[in-house]
Amino acid sequence: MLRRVACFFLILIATAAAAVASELPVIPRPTHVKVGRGVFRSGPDLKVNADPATLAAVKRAVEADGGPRVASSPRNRARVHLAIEIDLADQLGEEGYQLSVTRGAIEARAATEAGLFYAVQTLRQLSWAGGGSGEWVVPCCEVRDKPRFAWRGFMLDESRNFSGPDAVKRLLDAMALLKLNRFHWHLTDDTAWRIEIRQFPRLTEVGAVTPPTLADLVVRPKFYTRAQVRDIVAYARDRGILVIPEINMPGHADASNRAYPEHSGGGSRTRPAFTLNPASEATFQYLNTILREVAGMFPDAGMLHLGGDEVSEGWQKWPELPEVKDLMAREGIKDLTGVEAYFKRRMAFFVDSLGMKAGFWMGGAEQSLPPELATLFWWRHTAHKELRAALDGGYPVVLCPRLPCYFDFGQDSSHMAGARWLGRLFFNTLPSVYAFPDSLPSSLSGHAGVLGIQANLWTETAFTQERRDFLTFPRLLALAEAAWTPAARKDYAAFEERLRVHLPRLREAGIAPWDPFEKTPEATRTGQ
Ligand code: TNX
Repeated sequence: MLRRVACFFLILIATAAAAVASELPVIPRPTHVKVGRGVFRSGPDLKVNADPATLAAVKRAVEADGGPRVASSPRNRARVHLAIEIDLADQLGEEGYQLSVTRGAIEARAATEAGLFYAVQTLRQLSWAGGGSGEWVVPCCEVRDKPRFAWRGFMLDESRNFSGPDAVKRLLDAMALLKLNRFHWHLTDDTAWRIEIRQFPRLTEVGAVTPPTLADLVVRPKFYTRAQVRDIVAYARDRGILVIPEINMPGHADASNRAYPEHSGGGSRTRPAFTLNPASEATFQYLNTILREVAGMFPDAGMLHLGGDEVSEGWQKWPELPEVKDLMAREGIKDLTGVEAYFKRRMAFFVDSLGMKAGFWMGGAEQSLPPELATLFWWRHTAHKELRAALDGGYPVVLCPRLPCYFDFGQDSSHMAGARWLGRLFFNTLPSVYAFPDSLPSSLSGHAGVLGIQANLWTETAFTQERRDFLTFPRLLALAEAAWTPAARKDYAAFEERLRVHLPRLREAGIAPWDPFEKTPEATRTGQ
């Protein structure tokens, strides 16, 4: 607490010295800011006039910070006014807002509920200046703000190591505060299947049990029940976040194949059950049934991510499968890429019939997919040609290249426990995340087909929640600013100053970030 207050004083003093007169301690940095003189003080009661959803968002924000009592007030008695004005859509878009803070009142306007929600997140960060004193102290200012990208995402791999509902909710809280709006939930992969499917209970009874190690005395399945999924989806929705489920196919399907081996398409010597059968009608039935259930649990997602990565690493047995032989003969398909393409196309059409888009990792046979049915996720950072071809082909693309968007890699050259690639450590440093996507040629980063950016936390090397937090933070803050703030407003030095205010707040929320100023020691498997 003392430290937090001290931090703020430093910033306020710096502000007074006019060194950063236009800087507010807000991440992501708003597009337009004018700092005024003086502060708004709420006293012990914050009288708010807003629609019920926005009021609930204000209450949550204030409660999380130990602020004043929030009271819903009629227009003429309130000092805080948050109003939706649809006419503002032209200026502010779907998620923008404007905010005016004077000594007497706070006024926020947006064209949508989402915009007002983001006004509240900005206010929340501004109110930290009060230092949790039981009232809101907000510096006078004018803010006009809207995002650079529509897709501002984070992917969590639950298969390799399971985070669980509490950790996910804490993550969603952090994302909402940072104006991130897509949670890509990687629920199935080789290690385990983490979502309950009513019609195929063995997927979790068997598939959610991580293959035991010698250290395990008892092995229990770890997964999300249908009720937990619905609860998390609603929790995210209240925070402006869509949850996009990923059910990976036809590769990375080992967990499904442990549960229902009759649908396996075999694999390589080292990964013998890596794929699903890409041509069996029974397998298509199986997958369609699963996806129909999943779609029902994610009614607003708008997208089912079907994975689809690295299929060629495990398709060695396909030529021996009778269904594949039949398919190739029947459709005149010449090679296994053609078989993969057939599978993906068929699944994309099925997802379309559910009224959703299909998401795919890029790099395998996606040319066969109609661009209006599929959104592609670009992850091979050296494959600029592949990205250009996809954009020119009219596919919407989310940029999440291994460098700098894979958070399983270490964030500082002193970190030794990060993921390896090509046999060595790579580092996705805070500045490199911050600089993205402007580190790409502008013909790519500025292409109209780019939906946005996201970071991916793969968890093969992240066994504990402490380690997952350490890898995620504070890089998630850099990613959030890169996703929201226009290139011309990005400034790494200014970001670092604001980061100093956010780090103690993360700790108060129970998250232990890496501290780039103190160079805190690396959280490894054992926490040593
Ligand atoms: C590649 S990215 C993968 C994942 C791994 C990750 C580790 C992608 C689509 N496939 O299965 O977890 O590398 O960094």
